[in-house]
Amino acid sequence: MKKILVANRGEIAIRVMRSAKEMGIKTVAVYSEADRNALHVQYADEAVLIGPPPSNQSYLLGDKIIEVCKQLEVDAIHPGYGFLSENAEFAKKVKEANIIFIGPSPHAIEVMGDKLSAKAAVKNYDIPMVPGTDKAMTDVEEAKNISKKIGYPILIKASAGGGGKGMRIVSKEADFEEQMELAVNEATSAFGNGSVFIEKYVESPRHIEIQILADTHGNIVHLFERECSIQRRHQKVIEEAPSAVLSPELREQMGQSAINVARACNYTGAGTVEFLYDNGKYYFLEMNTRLQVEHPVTEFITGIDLVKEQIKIARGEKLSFKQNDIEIKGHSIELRVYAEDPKNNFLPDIGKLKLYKRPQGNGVRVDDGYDQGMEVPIYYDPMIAKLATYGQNRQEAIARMKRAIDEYRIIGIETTLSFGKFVMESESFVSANYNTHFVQDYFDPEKINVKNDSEPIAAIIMASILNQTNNNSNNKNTHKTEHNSNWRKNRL
Ligand code: MV4
Repeated sequence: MKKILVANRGEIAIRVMRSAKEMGIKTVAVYSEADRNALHVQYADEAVLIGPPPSNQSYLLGDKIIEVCKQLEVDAIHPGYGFLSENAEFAKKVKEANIIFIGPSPHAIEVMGDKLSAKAAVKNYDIPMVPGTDKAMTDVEEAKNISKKIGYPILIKASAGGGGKGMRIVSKEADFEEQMELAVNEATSAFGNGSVFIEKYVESPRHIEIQILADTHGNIVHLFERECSIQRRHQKVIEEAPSAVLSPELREQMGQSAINVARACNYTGAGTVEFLYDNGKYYFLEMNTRLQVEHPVTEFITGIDLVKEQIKIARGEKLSFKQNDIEIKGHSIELRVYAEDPKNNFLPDIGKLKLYKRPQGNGVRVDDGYDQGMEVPIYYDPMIAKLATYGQNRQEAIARMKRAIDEYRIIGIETTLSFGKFVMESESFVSANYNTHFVQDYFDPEKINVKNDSEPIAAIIMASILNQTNNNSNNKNTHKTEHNSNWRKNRL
């Protein structure tokens, strides 16, 4: 493998190229017109413009990307996350073009891409699952009967859904029919597939996922868990590894379950098995057949470079370690720095990074795709950076995260840095007593303190930038901070 094309943008494109470079592999970037000056384009050995800004005219054009590979004699494609990463059809076309897809087989992507087929695949592997149905519900009366047996509240989920899309909580039988209709319609319009199924609703779970690696010789290992319970609108904001609530025994059990899920679909490459955890019990939810955003926390606690392992597996190599060789050392926390205003219901913010200065020092890792002076395009995910810290223990990882947030300087765009600080200082997080409802239960936008602008050094730099650009029409202060009065009520 001499040359890899990264079919992605931003921080993850750079992240992948870094490992390729360390392995002596050349890199090719693709980019849209919005990303002409992007860092991933500068980082790559070669870069090819593939289309206008909207993803469906650029980063989602599988055929065009495969054409670029042929022209530049690319050996393999790394899809990153999002975009084409979990598109079985694309993985298949790549293979047919004699290019290596750095990821699982089209079969594994397809099986795990549908919740019901995933459940069917793991059926004989003794994986704990939430009580529920294992086939699509079409008859309302039958569905009602089943729900009664399971016991309300129940959850209607779209089989083709994921990340919380197409889910409906039903708390009593009287609401069932209406909610089922809505769920089917939603699933049909969002996924072109109206299949829905029913599960007992676990009211206050923690979201714990297991990282696995599987080679093409039948070896599968797990790299322990990540706890990802701190999220808003089904988007994770803070992740940590290990989870503070798992006993060594449960960790081992969940690890084995995750390995079995991987085995059930003949998985190869890096993948993540998602579980709900509630009161000492865990339940399989779904498998993500890609490298995940939050993989750095696993890299910190295991010392394993997940992208290198992906590449080695794709080259057909055997895993160079056994389960017993892998150990958890220390603790790691990741904060996703989104261009969003936590004081304003996490509303996406746009604009220019007038001042952008990364934190540094021991135990700090920043994965980003931006530099000072750049605009955050409106076309893609608003994540600017991932800030990850490492410590010998959880307390040190938290202290480092607070210190790193304070060192981080971003002026021009509102970000989730201040939210991160709030979480690191909250009693609930510090005592590790939190679940997926953290934001609803504990977050108070009034308690966010931003010190940024009032700081002398920042103010001086800011003044000089404003002088240069003569662009001080900061109309942000005129935005009213309006909170949705329903924001505490909606539990999902
Ligand atoms: C659930 C659940 C409670 N009970 N299933 C949300 C995303 C999708 N992966 C599955 N999700 C959930 N499934 C049952 N039977 C609660 C959630 C859930 C959730 C899961 C993980 C992380 C954050 C979440 C936030 C709200 C709900």
